[in-house]
Amino acid sequence: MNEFFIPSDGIRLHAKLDKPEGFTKGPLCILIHGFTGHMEEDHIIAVKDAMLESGVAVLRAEMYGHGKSEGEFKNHTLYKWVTNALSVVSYARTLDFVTDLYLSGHSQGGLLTMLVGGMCADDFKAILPLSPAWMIPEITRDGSILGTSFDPAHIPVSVKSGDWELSGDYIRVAQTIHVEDEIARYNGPVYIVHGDADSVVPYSYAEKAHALYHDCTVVPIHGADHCFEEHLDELKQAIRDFF
Ligand code: FER
Repeated sequence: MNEFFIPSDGIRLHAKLDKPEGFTKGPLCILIHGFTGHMEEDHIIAVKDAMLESGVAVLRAEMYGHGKSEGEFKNHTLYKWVTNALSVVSYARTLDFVTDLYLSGHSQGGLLTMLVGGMCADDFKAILPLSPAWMIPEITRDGSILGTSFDPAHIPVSVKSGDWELSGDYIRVAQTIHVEDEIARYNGPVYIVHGDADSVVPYSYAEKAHALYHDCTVVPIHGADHCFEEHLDELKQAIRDFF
């Protein structure tokens, strides 16, 4: 394991690169956490381990305002995350041991995977959105965010819920994003893993994505919640099955 920082638009992104045993040259998957998440969460570690067991090197990176990366959580936006992810993809392109490049992310990181998949379609052999929260732009246009309601035409200075606070700019940015455009731009294989008991991102969004992508497989994990708690073995198996 190799720990370092990747520069991105004036900040430093915390990253870790893990390679399978005896690995000299081969595939690499970039792996991104979700909203309020980080690279050491159980489900991220499970996915990373399943990839390593499949002979795939893994580059985990933390986005603006998350984990040990710079930036204030409150001020993160999907534009900042897209900019960060593009920096990570650029970094991965410079690694001469990489044969094929993959992109994967959980929840908000899954949305990011779908956006950057469309933006950098030529770079990826496949993309793997995990419980992708790709309804965020749509629900912010409708005036809701993580169970909190607001007037979508008059965005509040900030929204608070439980132990986090988010600037209104998060909403302003999310409202401009049209995920369907990026879905349409990605013709490569898409492999979605989603728990059918997910109460944060309804499983129906996996089915909706399946219908829109050209080449999409959805693996439902029966009874699994948003972070695959108690179902990490099935999540790992789904990842190994793909590779
Ligand atoms: C939301 C629903 C889901 C939201 C974020 C998420 C910020 C993301 C969850 C995750 O990444 O785990 O309304 O608003």
